[in-house]
Amino acid sequence: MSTLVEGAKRLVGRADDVTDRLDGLEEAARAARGRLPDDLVDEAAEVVDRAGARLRLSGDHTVVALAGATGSGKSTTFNALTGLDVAATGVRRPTTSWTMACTWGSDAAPELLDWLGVPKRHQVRRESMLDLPPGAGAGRSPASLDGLVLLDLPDHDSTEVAHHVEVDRLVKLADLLVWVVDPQKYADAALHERYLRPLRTHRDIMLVVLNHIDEVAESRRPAMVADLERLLAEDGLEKVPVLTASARDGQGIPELTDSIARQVGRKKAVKARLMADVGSVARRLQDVNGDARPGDVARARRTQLVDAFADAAGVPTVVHAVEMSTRRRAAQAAGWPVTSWLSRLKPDPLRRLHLDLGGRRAGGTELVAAARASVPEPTRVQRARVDTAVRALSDDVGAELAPPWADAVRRASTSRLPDLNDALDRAVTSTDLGVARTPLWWRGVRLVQWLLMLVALVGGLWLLGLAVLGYLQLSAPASPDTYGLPLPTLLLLGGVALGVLLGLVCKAVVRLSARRRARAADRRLRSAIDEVAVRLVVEPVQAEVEAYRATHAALAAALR
Ligand SMILES: Nc1nc2c(ncn2[C@@H]2O[C@H](COP(=O)(O)OP(=O)(O)OP(=O)(O)O)[C@@H](O)[C@H]2O)c(=O)[nH]1
Ligand SMILES: [Mg+2]
Repeated sequence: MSTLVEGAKRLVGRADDVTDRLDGLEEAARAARGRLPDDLVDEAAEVVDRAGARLRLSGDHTVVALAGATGSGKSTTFNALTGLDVAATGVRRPTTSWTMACTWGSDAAPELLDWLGVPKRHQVRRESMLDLPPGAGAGRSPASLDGLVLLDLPDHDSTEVAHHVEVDRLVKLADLLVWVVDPQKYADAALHERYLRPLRTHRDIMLVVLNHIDEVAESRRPAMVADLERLLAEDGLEKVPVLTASARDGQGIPELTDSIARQVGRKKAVKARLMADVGSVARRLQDVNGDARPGDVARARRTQLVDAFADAAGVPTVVHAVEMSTRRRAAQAAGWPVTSWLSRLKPDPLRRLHLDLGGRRAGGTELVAAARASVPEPTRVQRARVDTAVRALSDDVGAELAPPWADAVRRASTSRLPDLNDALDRAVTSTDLGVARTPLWWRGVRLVQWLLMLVALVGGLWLLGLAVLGYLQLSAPASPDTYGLPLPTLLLLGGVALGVLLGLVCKAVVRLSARRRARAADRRLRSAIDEVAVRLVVEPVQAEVEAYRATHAALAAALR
């Protein structure tokens, strides 16, 4: 909860629904900032500020503003209600340029008047009702206007810009609005379009006075009141009370005083005004916010994204290189020694990509830079696949959301993509591809291969010795026969044949294990890329979904 509303709660001394609803609106404005239209979000924040300020000020005072067109008789009504002759009235228009304030009761509410921006020289004070003009307070307790702060506003329709700026400002701050209209101008578009219609959410804190009624023939009065009520109904203000008055001769003033006194006595106008403000802006926010219940990012969309990223990062190339590199290293380690050296002539496919074999960690930027230069840059097709996958993910999440949120999701989904290439490079280069490990059986096979070589060598040398002896016509000792073959021949042929055979068998086994290693590398690379996908796309999108949910819940609280 904000310190502002918290402060208001402490000062007002009650944790009621006003502060709960204000909390809701404040949270909604915070969560919707940058997502829903700025002017609405600003307005919500302004309402929260204003309400917090009003709640911190006197709750025992009710600010009632007399508003209306020039010449409608606001100042005359003000004078009639106060029983004083302080507000300038005149035939020359506009007459009132500064707001006048009159406070009833022992507490002059200086802070409230300060907040309303009414300077001391424009303030007057009524201690009690006892000195009201005859008729004005008739039939009621003399203290019934205690706590009233009555404002006489300038007109809203003259050419003086400063006047309607002042009216607009105070119309937002007053707890109760009394619109003083006259028979000539009660239908003016300026009044209805600019003020009354936008305030249709505030009908509980409004009153309309049809003044100058003495100038209308008595027989025409009911029809005129009905016409005014019809116009108000068109504005959405059907239940607003309409009084008739003649401020100049005091007609209708007791009824108006009564009406105001009732509101002041109930002390509900402050809260009603704030609730109307909160309700109005919260409802408009809710209209643009929508009522969707979006799900989280779907598993399938995330997988699709990881596939596209993996493709763009050259994972298939790297995985293939892992398989080839494993085969090459196995051939070197466990192949037939006579031919295994040949595989050394071909470069290691992984080293050609400047990738770590897994023993070292790619910590240095050098290695990353080298890798970036070597793993091929994504092609146009791969880029397009990434864009399609990102778009599919954000469309999926945004499908049910109202347009501003769908846009926010789309923006969030691409907001971190400029980092994609670097992030993918880092993910690939820092993944342990698991190629460096030399399995024990490779060493065993190697030992056996060398033993077989040794056997073949012994047989070969033996035969060579026999051949030399034969060449020199010397009698050679008879070679022992084994399985029908002379032993040296058996040793030579057997050593070579078994070596070649073992080499072939190993090659088949190595193919399988190379494929397994490639699959393992693929898994590890994809999990590193999954992290990239989460960080760059899923999390930003999810943050928007959370912001939407927070806004939705907060608006529900503001409108409860
Ligand atoms: N006949 C008649 N004249 C009125 C009535 N109320 C006010 N007047 C006169 O109308 C003129 C204008 O009245 P104001 O009270 O100055 O009007 P206002 O609404 O304050 O005007 P601005 O300050 O210019 O906005 C004055 O000459 C008043 O005497 C009324 O009920 N009947
Ligand atoms: Mg005036």
